[in-house]
Amino acid sequence: MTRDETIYALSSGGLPSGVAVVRLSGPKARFVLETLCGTVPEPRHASLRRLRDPSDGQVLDEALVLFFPSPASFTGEDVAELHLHGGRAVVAAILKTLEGFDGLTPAQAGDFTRRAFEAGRLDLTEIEGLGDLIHADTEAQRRQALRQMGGDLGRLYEQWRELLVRSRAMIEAELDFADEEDVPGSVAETIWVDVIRIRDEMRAHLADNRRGERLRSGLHVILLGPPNAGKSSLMNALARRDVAIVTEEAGTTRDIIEVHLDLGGYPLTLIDTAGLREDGVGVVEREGIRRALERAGEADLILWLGAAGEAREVLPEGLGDCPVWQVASKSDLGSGAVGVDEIACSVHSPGGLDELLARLGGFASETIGITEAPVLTRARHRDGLMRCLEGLDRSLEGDDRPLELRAEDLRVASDGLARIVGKTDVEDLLDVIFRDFCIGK
Ligand SMILES: Nc1nc2c(ncn2[C@@H]2O[C@H](COP(=O)(O)OP(=O)(O)O)[C@@H](O)[C@H]2O)c(=O)[nH]1
Ligand SMILES: [Mg+2]
Repeated sequence: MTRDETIYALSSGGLPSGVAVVRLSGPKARFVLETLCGTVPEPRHASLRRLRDPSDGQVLDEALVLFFPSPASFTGEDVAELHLHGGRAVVAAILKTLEGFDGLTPAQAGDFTRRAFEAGRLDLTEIEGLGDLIHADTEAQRRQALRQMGGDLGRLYEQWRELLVRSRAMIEAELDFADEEDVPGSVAETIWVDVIRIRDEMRAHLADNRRGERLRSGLHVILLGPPNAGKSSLMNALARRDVAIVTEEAGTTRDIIEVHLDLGGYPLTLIDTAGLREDGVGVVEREGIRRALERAGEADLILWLGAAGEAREVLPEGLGDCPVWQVASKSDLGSGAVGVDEIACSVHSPGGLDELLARLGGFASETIGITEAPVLTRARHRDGLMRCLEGLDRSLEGDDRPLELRAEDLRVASDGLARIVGKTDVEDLLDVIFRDFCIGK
């Protein structure tokens, strides 16, 4: 699909900056360059040009200018880039000049990428990878996003989808020729071997413990324990700054407090909570405890704290099935032995803290470390795969069902995959996916 409007936007970040990049895409990009710089630079070569205001010939800036003719550009359309001096007035003058052209309109968030999708330059998983790359905070997130943007995941789904489409075509061919004589042995029979293989591969792909999704969102590690166990102190010590208030008074922490850590490239959110206790608490603290338990139900790991040597409280039941580590806090007080399954630590001695951090790093790399096979990274992928799997399972149920129905099941299955990569009507998905993009991307 080609569009009449040419879009433009500041594609680099906040101003002022060393360089600011204004990007244009659409049928007028070439004309705009001719008008501003006199001539259009050689395709894909950076050229230094004076940009002039067409109304009075005044020089607006001296800039590096690039032109990417359709179709070999990011959006598939004619694209121009103006690498300006990154001053506010420079950029404002250029944007004002562009506003004066007919057929030019400021880009909305994600517009450039949306055009790239419509031109078939990227599939939906690649676009999501690109969005993740821009938002990646840690090294592992960057690597995962880059792989998805490179098409790893999309290719896997596309292979499966093509095989299913072909299988269905073979069944339909067989149905068409069923009345004729001398049809060689059933072709359709052989396709079920492929269907079973895809189903098994898909099941294995889904049984990934949500590692890709968890790497995207970061691991959630929650500190739980009775009041005064040292949760807030531990949080501050691990974060190396004072995020939570620490006092000797029981019930100091009421709200949920979070810090984001980068642990050897893995994103981790540490969550401090109100101490869990039953008696003598007011409305606010009770609400804090309710929130703590609610968050614990969604956590990836619970650190259950109790002061070393003191009787261990029992973790409340029904908090989901995430792992729980027993942490013996305030071990410097030396009041008693630490159990074998406990991690001893004190905010006054680095040894225990370092060990805890090392263990957390190990846990992160085990749970969300990058694997060789591509991983799904969104609930959206999981939904499409589940839909596909249902179709596959149904198509394999009982060989006595009519072939027409089994072929229809395969259609439902391949549609589930088509939705993930965007090879079917996905208009309803696009706004959600592009919502996270910035203007100029
Ligand atoms: N000696 C010692 N005191 C600690 C340690 N961690 C916390 N405390 C003290 O224990 C009290 C309660 O700590 P706090 O972090 O507020 O506990 P929370 O209620 O679980 O958040 C405070 O007086 C802290 O100074 C530790 O490792 N060693
Ligand atoms: Mg606290």
